[in-house]
Amino acid sequence: MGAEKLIFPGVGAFEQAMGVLRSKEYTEPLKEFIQAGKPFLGICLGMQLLFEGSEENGGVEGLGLIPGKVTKFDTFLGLPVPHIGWNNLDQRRKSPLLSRVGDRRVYFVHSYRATPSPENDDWVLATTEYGSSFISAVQRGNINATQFHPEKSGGAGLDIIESFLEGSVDAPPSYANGHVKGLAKRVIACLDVRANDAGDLVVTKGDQYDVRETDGADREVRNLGAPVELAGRYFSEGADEVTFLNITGFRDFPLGDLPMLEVLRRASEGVFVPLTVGGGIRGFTDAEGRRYSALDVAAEYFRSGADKVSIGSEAVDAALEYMRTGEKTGKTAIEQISWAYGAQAVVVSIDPRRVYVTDPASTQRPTIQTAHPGPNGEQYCWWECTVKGGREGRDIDAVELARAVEALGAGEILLNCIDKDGQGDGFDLELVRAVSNAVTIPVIASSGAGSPEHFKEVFDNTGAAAALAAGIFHRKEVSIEEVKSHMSSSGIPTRTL
Ligand code: 1PR
Repeated sequence: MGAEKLIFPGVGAFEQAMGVLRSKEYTEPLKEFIQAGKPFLGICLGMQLLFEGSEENGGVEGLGLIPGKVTKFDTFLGLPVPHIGWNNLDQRRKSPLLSRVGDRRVYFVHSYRATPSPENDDWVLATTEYGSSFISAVQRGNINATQFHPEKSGGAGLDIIESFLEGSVDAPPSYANGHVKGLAKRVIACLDVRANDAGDLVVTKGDQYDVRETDGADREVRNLGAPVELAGRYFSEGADEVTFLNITGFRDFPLGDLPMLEVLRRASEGVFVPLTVGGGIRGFTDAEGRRYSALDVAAEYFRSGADKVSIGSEAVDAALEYMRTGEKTGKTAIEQISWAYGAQAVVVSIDPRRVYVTDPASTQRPTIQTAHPGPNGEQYCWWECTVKGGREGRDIDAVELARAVEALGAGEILLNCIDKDGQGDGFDLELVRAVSNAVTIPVIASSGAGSPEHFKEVFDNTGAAAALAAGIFHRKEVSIEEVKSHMSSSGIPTRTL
């Protein structure tokens, strides 16, 4: 191997990764490279594979360089798993790799972790708290590895990669990040993308999912900017993640949708925080009769720069089937992508609409007593899940859907709300509370943000791990910085740049 330095980024599930390494006969060259004393940086799964093994996928042997086994986070602690988002590093000793990070947070996304023990003590460079302490970075000799993703950790991550490549140690700058420590509540900017009537891919924004202008005879698709430029702006303004939703993906063939893939490729060149892409993640048969699975579609999105894919309509069908039979087929998009790329790469996007009832016995769906009665004074409601961007309803409630997709292997829920979309009067707190109480995976609250106070409100009153907004950021009514400084001064753990 002629390389002088090696970065070994790992994405996906342990068994898959070890399988690929073995089948391509990479295991021995990898060990030889490391044993030759050349600089090596493992990332995420690329760190976990260095341990003796993992309990993921029922127990799989690793490369065995570091003593210890990788185990799943304990869900009984009440913390959402996967551990997704920006958290602190407790540096155990000095090393070039982390010398420039200071107290800035870095980005994690994983369900499994290695824990410190007397046997691996001489490897541990940094630990992080999430329920208990886990190993977030290791270093010994030429071997460096991080559980977090430097390539997705904004400026702090770029400094880490530069330290690795240059091998030099700068005097650590001081970052005044003296706010609440721990996993930060994320602020996500969302770009709803579709082709306008002229065929250009634009960022649009709906009003209760209607993305066409209300005035003008031809009711054009609202155009709020170009996707790559807006994503770049949100990265530099401090968004913790950027989400692209291809809102007409349900009717198009995404692998024929080259502009969207190009958007991802270009965005990922300059945006060093996680990118999620949704819309049209399902199986397809093209005009020539060639069959593509949802996994093929997702793989193309990942190759183009996505870190997570978000599944909408297909997840509703899968959840209905799972509720009907109680069986997992292994064939749904959620199961296949989760198996190949890990649960943390699979987001399920829910598009619910509130349905009011006078009497809970009048529906088979689970209801809540609402503080916001319906138009005829109805005291109860449930949330009907929809497909095809809200065009069709299905007989399944958002809480039922969330539980089912968690069981099928989804790693996160993106919880929209059609009634609140674009209204600017705050998130549907009852909905977010009901869903976040029902699952152990992280829930992203979406739809309705109109002010920084709405973010504080959703984090104070629900179990949301993140909050997403679109309209207020696109129209520059509120900046990401204003949202974060309000959260921070309210004692909510927040990532600052
Ligand atoms: O069904 O797998 O093809 O996925 C389609 C995806 O496109 C789903 O994630 C669905 O939510 C999304 N989508 C479909 N139609 C629309 C539409 O608006 N007409 N957008 C749509 C969903 C909702 C949020 C929005 C928030 C925040 N948009 O993403 O960004 O409501 O807005 P706000 O802060 O301005 O209130 P599939």
